[in-house]
Amino acid sequence: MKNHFDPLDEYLSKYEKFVISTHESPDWDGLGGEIAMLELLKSMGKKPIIINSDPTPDSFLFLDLEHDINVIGKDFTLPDDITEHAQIVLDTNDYDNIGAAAFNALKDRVRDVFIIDHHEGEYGSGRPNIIKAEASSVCEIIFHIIEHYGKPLTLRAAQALFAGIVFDTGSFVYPKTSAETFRIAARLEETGVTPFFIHEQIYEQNSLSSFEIRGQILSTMDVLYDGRLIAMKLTPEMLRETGASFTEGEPAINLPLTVKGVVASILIKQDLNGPVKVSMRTKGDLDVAQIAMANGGGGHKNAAGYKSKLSFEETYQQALRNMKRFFA
Ligand SMILES: [Mn+2]
Repeated sequence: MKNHFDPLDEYLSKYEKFVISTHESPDWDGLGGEIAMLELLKSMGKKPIIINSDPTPDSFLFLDLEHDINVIGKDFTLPDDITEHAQIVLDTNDYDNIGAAAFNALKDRVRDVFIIDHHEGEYGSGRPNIIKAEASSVCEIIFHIIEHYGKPLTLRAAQALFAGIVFDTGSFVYPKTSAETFRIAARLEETGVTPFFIHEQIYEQNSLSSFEIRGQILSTMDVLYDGRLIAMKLTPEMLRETGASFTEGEPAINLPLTVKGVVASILIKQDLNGPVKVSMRTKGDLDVAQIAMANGGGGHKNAAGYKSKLSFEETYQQALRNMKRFFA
């Protein structure tokens, strides 16, 4: 019977040198998977190197004290023997999604590309791959790969995998969290992982300015339609005043939906010198993807956005008019 690790067995036996990459704006699942994959390949006597397009978030760096994660354009030049490497792409099945910097530097140089992923979509089907859409995270798949090769888990790899799983499952609650996810978590804990330590690294390393910008955004809240819609603003002035980055402010869009009865949240936002943008989040059947697309943007049914050509205040008023359809 064909084992679903067969394509990987074949790939790993064909090459000696590997480039491991994850998607642009890397997250804990992609980065954790890279560290675990790096350790696995080393234990097999292979020569792996990690190359990403975008910088690693500071909070992840405790898992990379060895500086194994290389970022194109950041004190890193491709090794001379790059054309002898085969690539392994984690946490996306769309090769383009490794980011323009890595894609342009590697696409014509690496010998082959192997995809390991857990997202829906067909992009990976033309390449050798392990794609398990039912897996909670790519780290869950990589745990099974390490088991398949009978290699021991290092504490670093176990922490990296645990962090990726915690992140991608929203701390073991999102829909793809399964009994298998918990079994793997138990095994990782037995290897020496301290769950609370990982939680602290992922969720309790925010800057004071990120807390201050959140306070400022919340202070703009407009509660509409009997508390079913909350609208908020993130302005360049707030960024200047708090010193927070735009990306530290953006997650505030999710806070209103934690309030009972709120079914929609919108955030009108603008980075220093950036365009005015609209973000929309909803629950249930309220489809904001159609609003985003009608305004030149995109997204999913419950999470979508677009860039506006209007002024900040005009955009705010227009966004409120667009949401009216759900509440009239
Ligand atoms: Mn993932």
